[in-house]
This record gives sequence, structure tokens and C-alpha cells, in this order.
Amino acid sequence: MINQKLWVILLSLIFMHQSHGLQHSMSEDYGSMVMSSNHNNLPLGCERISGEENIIVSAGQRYAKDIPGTIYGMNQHEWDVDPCTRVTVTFINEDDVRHQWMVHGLPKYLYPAGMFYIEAMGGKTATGTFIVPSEDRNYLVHCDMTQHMEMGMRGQLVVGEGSGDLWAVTGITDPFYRASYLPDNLIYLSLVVLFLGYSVTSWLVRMRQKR
Ligand SMILES: [Cu+2]
Repeated sequence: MINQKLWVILLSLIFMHQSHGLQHSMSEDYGSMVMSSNHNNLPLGCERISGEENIIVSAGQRYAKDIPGTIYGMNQHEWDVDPCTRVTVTFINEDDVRHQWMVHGLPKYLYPAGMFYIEAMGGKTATGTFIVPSEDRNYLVHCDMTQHMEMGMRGQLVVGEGSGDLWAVTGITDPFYRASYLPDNLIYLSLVVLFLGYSVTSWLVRMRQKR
């Protein structure tokens, strides 16, 4: 009798665990994972799915070779899609280490924490589907493994007209540390300021000597 009860509890625990996974639409394969898949739920402002887009993303060190200062990279770092498109991403990890293709800033009523992501262990391929919102906007795409973004795995998903380039998109936009608020001709400006300073100082010194 007690044994039967235990079994019931155990089975319901297992069932709860599984349905919990389903609620978050998480699918896990050996060596790969897709978080927050969305095939049919329309974002607000989308009357229907406007189209289908299949994107193949390859990640690996070989894509970093031609881009100075990077170690990891992707075959491309910017993707353009129309609003309300259903996007299916096939993520091919050509490296030995784990990589992710993670989109940020999606609506939280459809995507927990505003994220959609695919993760693939070394040498694995994973495919996931989501629907992009109706607004024109740029979304950050990156790999969340420690330091991988800084090492080059940083991109942008441009929906519609977009909302302006993100900084430091590998091979596409300037790194933030180049301080975009400083003028490009900073070096010449500095020389002019130096020269003026020198002239004024030496003029003052000469005036003093004359007295
Ligand atoms: Cu990575």
C-alpha cells in the first residue's frame, strides 16, 4: 500500500518535471538545446506570419581568422529579416567548444527573459524557430559562453528598417572603446591644440624676459 503511494508520487514528480520542460518549450537533444521555440504565437502587432526565413549560422574559429582581435566568429554577424517573419535558424558549431546563438530583447510575453537561443556542443548542429516582432529594431545576438562575445561572437538581427546599428558588431561596426563621441580627426585637433599651447607659452615667456 505504501509502496503504491510512493510510486504515484514518483510518477507524478516525473510527469511534472516533463510538463515543466514543455511549458518553457525547451527541447534538448544530445549536445544541443533550443530555448523558447515559437512556431505559431504571433507577437503583438503581427496579424499573420509575414514570411519564412531560413538562416544557416556557422560558428567557428576559422571565421575569426580575417578579423583582427577576434578568436571566435560566425559566417556572418548581421541578419536582416522582415517584421513578423518566422525565422528558422540552423546553428552549426564547427569548433570543439560549446557555442550559442542567443537573441536578446524579444517580447517577454512570448520569450522568457526576452531571449531565444540555440546552443550546440562542439561539432554539433541545432535548429530552432522563432517569430520576430512587428517593430523595426536591431537585436543583439551573441554567444553567452564566458568571453566569447568579447572574442568575436557578437552580431545583430535587423528587423525591418532596424533601429540603428549596435556597436562592436564583429566586422560591421566600430568597437565601443574607440569612443564614437570623439571626432575622427582627433589627432589633428590635438596637434593644433599642442601648437597653440606652445606658441602662447613661448610668447608669454618672451614677454616676461622683455620686462
Ligand atoms: Cu561561443
